[in-house]
Amino acid sequence: MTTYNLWRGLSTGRRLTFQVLYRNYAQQIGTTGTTPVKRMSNTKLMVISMGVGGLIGAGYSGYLSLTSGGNNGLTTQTKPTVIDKFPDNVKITRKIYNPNDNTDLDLVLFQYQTCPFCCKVRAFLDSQGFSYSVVEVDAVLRQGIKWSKYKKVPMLLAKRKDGKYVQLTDSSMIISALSSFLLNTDQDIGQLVNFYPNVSFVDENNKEKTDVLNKYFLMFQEDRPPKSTTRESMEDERKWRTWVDNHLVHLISPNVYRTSSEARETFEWFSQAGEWDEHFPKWERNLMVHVGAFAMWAISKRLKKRHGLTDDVRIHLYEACDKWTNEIEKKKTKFFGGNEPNLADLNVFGVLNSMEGCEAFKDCLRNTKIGPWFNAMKEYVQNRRGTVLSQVDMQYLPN
Ligand SMILES: N[C@@H](CCC(=O)N[C@@H](CS)C(=O)NCC(=O)O)C(=O)O
Repeated sequence: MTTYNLWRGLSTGRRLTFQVLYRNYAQQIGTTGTTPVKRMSNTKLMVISMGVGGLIGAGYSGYLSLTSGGNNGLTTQTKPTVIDKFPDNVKITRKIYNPNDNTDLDLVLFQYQTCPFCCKVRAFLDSQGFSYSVVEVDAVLRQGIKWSKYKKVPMLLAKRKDGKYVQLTDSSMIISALSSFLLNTDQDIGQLVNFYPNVSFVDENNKEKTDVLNKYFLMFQEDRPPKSTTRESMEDERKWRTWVDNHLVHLISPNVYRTSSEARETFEWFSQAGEWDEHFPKWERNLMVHVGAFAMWAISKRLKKRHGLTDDVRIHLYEACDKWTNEIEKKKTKFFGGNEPNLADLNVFGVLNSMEGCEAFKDCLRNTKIGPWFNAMKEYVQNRRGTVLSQVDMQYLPN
């Protein structure tokens, strides 16, 4: 199997260090194959790592090893996009305002309320008490992200210290970049995100793919490691975050759009949860419900095949819930992270939360042991979330 050992080691000097070790990139980008791996020389690795380190100025360093075999190589790496000003004609739908958030970050989340990746990001933002704005995007016409080259949600705009906005374009990257920021809030988020470049590569089927490098890794300085974590707990957290993206999330669509009537019910719930009546004209809301339900019911059949699921899709979901709760039971703690949830807890919760109003989730509550953990997570996240402000309330905010 071709392996991409991207972050090969830790620099051990007194200097500030990337405390990251990238082991499973091959798994993440779905690379298989038997082509021999070409390695870069150490000198080249140092040059690249210094280049990356230089971007942040504060002196992070690391060893970047890019390996490729045949066509299965990384082709291009680009830094996250920066835009000079907030895009015109984008309507902020609501704000989550937390007066105790003193990070001074200006964050705008472009999302679909019930997209599992967006729910993951919101669970994280809320649990950390961030203030942020939300732009609810129409899932069919996608007007709210017309200005952007990246056409998926979630997408987050974060204001840099120079007033420009940097675009964060993957749920796991958003979570890792902001978690890294929280470890040292003096950093400029604009510089920090350069540690998460976009990569385009050609996979073993000669298809061009894109991903974000280091998306499961936190960047921190040697003298400021995350509190109460060990190397093992960080590895464990990354392992389960990867499981969420590579497995759990793929069970959602086949389950919530299992039949055409279930798909319709799901979309009615999306409309309710996303307040589509309020944010979109009636025709647009109806278009989203009817076209969306039909399209997703059809697409979910393909997704089921693609992800190797049998016709009884619920079984896979139940197995995943049981696998997760068994893991926590083994730890004998309230959450996977211990007394407090960690990023793996928040990611599993976010994804399951995306289907809370669907029959599929009610079935999970009836047929698995997920309920108590899920409810504890819900309480945890809700208790830390700021106040939800509508467009009317927003005008009373301090500037
Ligand atoms: N890897 C991305 C996946 C994001 C994604 O696939 N989002 C879906 C919504 S659930 C999307 O925007 N698809 C394109 C579309 O709706 O047009 C992440 O983790 O953020």
